[in-house]
Amino acid sequence: MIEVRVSDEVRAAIESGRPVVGLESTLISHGLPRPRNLEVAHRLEAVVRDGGAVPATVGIIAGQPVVGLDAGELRALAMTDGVRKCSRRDIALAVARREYGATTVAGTLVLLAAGGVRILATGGIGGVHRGAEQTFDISADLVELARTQAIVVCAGAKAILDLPRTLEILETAGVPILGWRTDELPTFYASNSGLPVTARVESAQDVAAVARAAWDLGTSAGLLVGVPPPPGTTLETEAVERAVADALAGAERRGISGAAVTPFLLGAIAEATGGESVAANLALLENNAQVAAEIAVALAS
Ligand code: PSU
Ligand code: MN
Repeated sequence: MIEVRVSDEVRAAIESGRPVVGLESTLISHGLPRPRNLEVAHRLEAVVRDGGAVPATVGIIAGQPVVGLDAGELRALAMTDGVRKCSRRDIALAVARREYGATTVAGTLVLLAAGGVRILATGGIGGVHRGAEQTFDISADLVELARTQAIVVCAGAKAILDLPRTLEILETAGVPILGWRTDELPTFYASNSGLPVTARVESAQDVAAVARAAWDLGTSAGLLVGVPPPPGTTLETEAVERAVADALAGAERRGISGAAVTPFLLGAIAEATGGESVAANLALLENNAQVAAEIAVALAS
C-alpha cells in the first residue's frame, strides 16, 4: 500500500463523514500557464469550500504522496520547473527519487483511493487520442476509471481527442457517463458533441443514488459525470477544430509522443485561440468543482 499523507483537515472530514472533493494537479503544473495556474488552484479549492465540502488537492512533494496539499506545496507544484507528470505508472518513480509530481486524473484516483476519497473534479479527462489506431495513445485515465470506485466530475473529454472511441472504451470498461442536465457528452470547449451520454441526471442526489447503487453492487468501476461548460464561455466549434488540427500537425512534425502529447496540444490551442481556450478552461473548472462539491454533499448525507 502506498503511504499517503492525508492533511489533518481532510482526515478529520473523512473521519466524521463530512464531504471531501479531490482535485488533480497536472492541470496546474502542466495544463495551464503561470501564474494563472496557481490562482486557479486556489480558486478551485475556494469553490469547493463555498459548496460545503473540504478540498483535497493531490500531488507528490519531494517523494511524499499527499492528499490535501497546503499553500506552499501548491505553489511548489505550480511554479517549479521539472515537476513530473504522474499517471499511475509514474508515482513510484517520483516517490523513489524524492521528486515533485503533479498527478493526472489517473494518478489522482490512485492516491485518493489510498486516502479514502471517492470524488474528484477536473477539467477534462484524458481519452483515446486521434490516430490511436496507429499510435495506441490511450490515456491511463480510462484504465483507472475502469478500476476505481470513484466519481469523476468533468466537462467531458477534450476536443483534441477521438471522442467516439473514448466513449467506446468507457463502455467496454463499464463506466457510465452521467450527463449533468444534458443528453450529450460535453466536449470541454462546447456543450454539444452529438454523442449521447449513458443517462441524463438532474441533481446531485440523482448522481449519489447511482454511485451508491454501483458501489453496493460491488462493481469495481467509476462513474463519469459530464458537466456542460457554463453558457457564454464556450468556443466556436470550427475555430477549435482548426486549432486542434494545427496542433496535431505540429505535434507530429516535432515527433511529440507519450505523456508530452496532451500538454503540447493544450499549449498550442491556447496560443492559437489567443488565450480564449484558457479562459474557457478556467470557467469550466470552477463549474465542475462546484458540481462536485454538490455531489459530495449529497453523498455524505
Ligand atoms: N485536460 C485538461 N487539462 C489537463 C489535462 C486534461 O484540460 O491538464 C490533464 C489531466 O490531468 C489528465 C491528463 O488526467 O491531462 C491526461 O494526460 P494523458 O493524455 O497523458 O493521459
Ligand atoms: Mn497518452
